[in-house]
Amino acid sequence: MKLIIIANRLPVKIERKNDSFAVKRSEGGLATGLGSLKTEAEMHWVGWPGIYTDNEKEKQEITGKLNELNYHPVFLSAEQIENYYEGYSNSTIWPLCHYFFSFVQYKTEYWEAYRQVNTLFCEEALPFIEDDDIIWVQDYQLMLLPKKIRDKKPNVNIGYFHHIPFPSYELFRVLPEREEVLEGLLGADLIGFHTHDYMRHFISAIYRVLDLNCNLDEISLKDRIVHVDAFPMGINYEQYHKAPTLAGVKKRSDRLKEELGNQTTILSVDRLDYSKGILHRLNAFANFLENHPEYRKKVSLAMIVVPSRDAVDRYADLKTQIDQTIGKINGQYSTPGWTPVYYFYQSFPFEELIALYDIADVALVTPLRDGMNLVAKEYLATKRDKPGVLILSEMAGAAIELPDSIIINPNDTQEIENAILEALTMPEKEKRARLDKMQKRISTQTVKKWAGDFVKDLRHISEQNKEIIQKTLGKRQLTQLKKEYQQASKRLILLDYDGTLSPFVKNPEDALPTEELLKLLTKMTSDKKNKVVINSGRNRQVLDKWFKGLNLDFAAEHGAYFKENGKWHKNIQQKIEWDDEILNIIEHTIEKTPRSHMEVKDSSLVWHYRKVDVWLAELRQKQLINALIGPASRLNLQIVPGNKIVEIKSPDFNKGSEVRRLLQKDNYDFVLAIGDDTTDEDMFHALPPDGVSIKVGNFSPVAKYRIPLQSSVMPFFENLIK
Ligand code: GDG
Repeated sequence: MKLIIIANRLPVKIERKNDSFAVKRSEGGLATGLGSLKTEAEMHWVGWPGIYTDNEKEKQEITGKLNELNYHPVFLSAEQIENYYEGYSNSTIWPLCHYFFSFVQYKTEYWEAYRQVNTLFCEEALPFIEDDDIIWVQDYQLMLLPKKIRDKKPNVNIGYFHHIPFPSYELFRVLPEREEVLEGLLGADLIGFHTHDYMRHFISAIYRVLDLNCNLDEISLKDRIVHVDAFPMGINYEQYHKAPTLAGVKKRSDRLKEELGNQTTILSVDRLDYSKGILHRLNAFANFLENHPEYRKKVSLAMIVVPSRDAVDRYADLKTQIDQTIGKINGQYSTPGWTPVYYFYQSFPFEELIALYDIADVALVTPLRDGMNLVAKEYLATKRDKPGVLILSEMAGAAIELPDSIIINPNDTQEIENAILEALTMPEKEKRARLDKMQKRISTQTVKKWAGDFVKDLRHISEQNKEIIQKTLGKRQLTQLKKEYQQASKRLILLDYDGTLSPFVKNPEDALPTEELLKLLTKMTSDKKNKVVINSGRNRQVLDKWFKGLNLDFAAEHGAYFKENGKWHKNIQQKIEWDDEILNIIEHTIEKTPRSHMEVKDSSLVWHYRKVDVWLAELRQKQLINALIGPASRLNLQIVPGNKIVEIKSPDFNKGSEVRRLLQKDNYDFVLAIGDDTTDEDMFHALPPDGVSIKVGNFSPVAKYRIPLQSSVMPFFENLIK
């Protein structure tokens, strides 16, 4: 078994040296995190090596060197990088996911290149992917890849992690290729985000764009279930925490301290990017100096901007604006011996970066949007004897985990200004207390744990998906079932109706049985060896009307009533008199939820919400259940959430109690129950050990078999009884 990481870039730098190439590891967070992962799997990486060449010999040489490290290069042309990477990835998806809608650029050639490069990554990776391997695709440059791999290798375990925000549906819907992008991602078994908010936005896009069935963190596909979850990425805490004690770092920190004297240093570190809020931050710092002259000559902002994507126009423009703003601030406030903003447009070696983290009194991290932001965590981790203060944007994923920082809205320069003052005047004791709490969190939620949790969940979910595939009723299982059916002399066949024999339609009154279904049921019941029972939540009147003239038995209202030999019997003692409080709660819910309604049965009350918007329905369903808990327990009633319904009923009967009653009355040598809803699980539980339980649609750990689509139910029975 192998763990294959597929990312846009390999974690190495390739440099031309004379006539040859040198491979230098560039240990980013991801590479270190995965490197320390304890797994029996052999680790491989697939990605762009960061160098252009058309020369086949050179490609071979680079490939040979990289293969020694289990790295597999995907060579891209300059044009591909321009259209796939700088284009679709960084000029379309990136601004969209960071809520910079007006920066989004559409060009046909961008999308074409994106598709083409995703296919290329797939082709390069396929030759060494085996069925048991774990594939972990990283980030927004490769969103089509999970599906591409799944199409060719249906049995591998595929995970995807999205390192940047996932925007609200209202924004995501503007993407012309929204369907293909989402379908691409759904090739994975597990899709991870940094926060629950991104996860929620993604699920909302799935049901709105693709109209798929989502159940909290699960998306049901025909043959698999895709799980979605939040995995907040951490850092290598130990590495950062120990780093200030390294001789190389200490030397640099001492030098910096000497150069800065008594000055207080505020630090900011980002890649050049408009999402990082660099200009807002500079303006806030300028306002701070303007409004608090007492801090002039005492406080400086050390601003590191790491060159990034400067081939994209937006980035080049931003660079010019940053240069100008800093020039203006320094021009206005500098004095001999004091510079307000130290500006570094360069990338520093690790030791230098740590020395800066070490000496900085305050870290100013103010992105307008940021998937996570690791700089915030790294700064906190390096702090040892002298605590520092973190000012953190609420728009960074990290803010959820670091509430003890000073949280600000990055669009509010006044708030940043106040936060700077608060940080500079914060008592040492408070600084320490806040830091301790945050260090406790980031020292346990490390990048190693992040990677470990993701891979562990992925393996578990993949196993479950394999079980789903195994349980799916195919030819082999059908042949076996047919044999058992034919050999049996007395059969009990229990059928759910809505969602099983009849498709789940928006209007419950439209779920009338078709001619074909009535024919099938007639054929089934004409066999004297069969006892066929429709076990439904529907009331007696509807069942009688719809199946008039058929030799069927029924259980109605979830087993409250049953019909045998043409006569109805009741399991409940008497019709329930509904309490005003319960009725009022449901009526109030209906008033607030257009297109929902109540059904009053003798034995239960049902709130139906099939036609309601998914999001609203979810909210109202929770509110309704919450409101009902008190009165229901007082009146000894059970609240049963079902498929687009909430039912309030007596706990004394359910679909399972009816099955038990039937099994006690007679001996059967073939018992089959089929259903799609959670209430049908009660039937499955009540079956004898050799009973045949079939779940339609979603996965059920209880059922022996699964038929993924309702439309396959009739053909299944036609085949079984043939
Ligand atoms: C994306 C998402 C998400 C920075 N300057 C230097 C340097 N760095 C290192 C930092 C840090 C990394 O770069 C930056 O990581 P961030 O998380 O802050 O931001 P992005 O690059 O935008 O990353 C982000 C991340 O993916 C992970 O999922 O958190 O939200 O946008 O590790 O230390 N390293 C060195 N010299 C520098 O000058 N050596």
